[in-house]
Amino acid sequence: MQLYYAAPSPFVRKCLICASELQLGDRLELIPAAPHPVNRDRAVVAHNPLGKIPTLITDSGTVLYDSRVICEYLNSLGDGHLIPAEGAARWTARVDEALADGIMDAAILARYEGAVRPEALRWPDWSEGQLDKVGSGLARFEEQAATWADRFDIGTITVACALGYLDFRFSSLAWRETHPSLAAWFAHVSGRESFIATRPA
Ligand SMILES: N[C@@H](CCC(=O)N[C@@H](CS)C(=O)NCC(=O)O)C(=O)O
Repeated sequence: MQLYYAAPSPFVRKCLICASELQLGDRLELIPAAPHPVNRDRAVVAHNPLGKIPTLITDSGTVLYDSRVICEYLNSLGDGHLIPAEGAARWTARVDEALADGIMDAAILARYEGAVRPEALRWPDWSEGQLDKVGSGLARFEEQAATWADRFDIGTITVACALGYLDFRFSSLAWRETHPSLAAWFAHVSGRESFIATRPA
């Protein structure tokens, strides 16, 4: 399988962690990509019209995106333990994944606003709105994190990727200071080999 990837992408990291936890890491060939909302990476666009990563090409040539679809596919190739098959645990995991994906989406849009958009065209209220979404999402997870000790699924993997991205690109948010339960849980989960191996440098 080929995975279009860039190490800083939290969505790519989510897929790499899933692959590692499912013992599928060796089956992924990583193809470096340069995702950009304006100067689009045509090699990625050729497979995924959105030009976004992660984009996966399976061994049979099927193209899969986005990270939710790719992780579900990897889970189906492995032993399936990362996405509960049914019941309340399934919907909890999937909603947490959706919220954490939304935090990453908002943080990436705020990042593009500061790093990509020409300074004269920036609108601070818009960036603040995106970071407010990040804040609302973190507040919801802070209420729940104390109960996550035994949980490890697609939801909590995605939360950890979101927090890792905030550390990487938005360290000035200092989210740990206001989210102690989340900080304690993140310190614990970050010790896993799959997280250490994929941490953005
Ligand atoms: N919903 C997508 C989001 C992927 C995404 O936003 N990836 C970023 C890199 S972290 C990207 O490719 N950006 C290029 C663009 O916005 O055109 C997923 O879950 O995979």
